[in-house]
Amino acid sequence: MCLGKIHDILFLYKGVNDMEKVFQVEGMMCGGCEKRVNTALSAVEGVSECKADASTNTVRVVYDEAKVNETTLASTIEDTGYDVIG
Ligand SMILES: [Cu+2]
Repeated sequence: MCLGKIHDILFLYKGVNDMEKVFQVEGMMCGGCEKRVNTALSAVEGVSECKADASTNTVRVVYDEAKVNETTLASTIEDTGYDVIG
């Protein structure tokens, strides 16, 4: 096996399709709210990391753009009862 191939496989393993998006979200007040959003996002296929932060009104998501898009992530957040404003 040539080294070029191993390199490609390692890159795939690390997730070359990973994108990061920080959503501005209104309405999260406490750790319970953060947990609700994190739980909902974690269940979405393609999401590898998510961190809701009620103190800054942000939700950071790392996702595989081949599997899920921003629109789906935003509606997942809104389905938990919070408003995505950006
Ligand atoms: Cu709360």
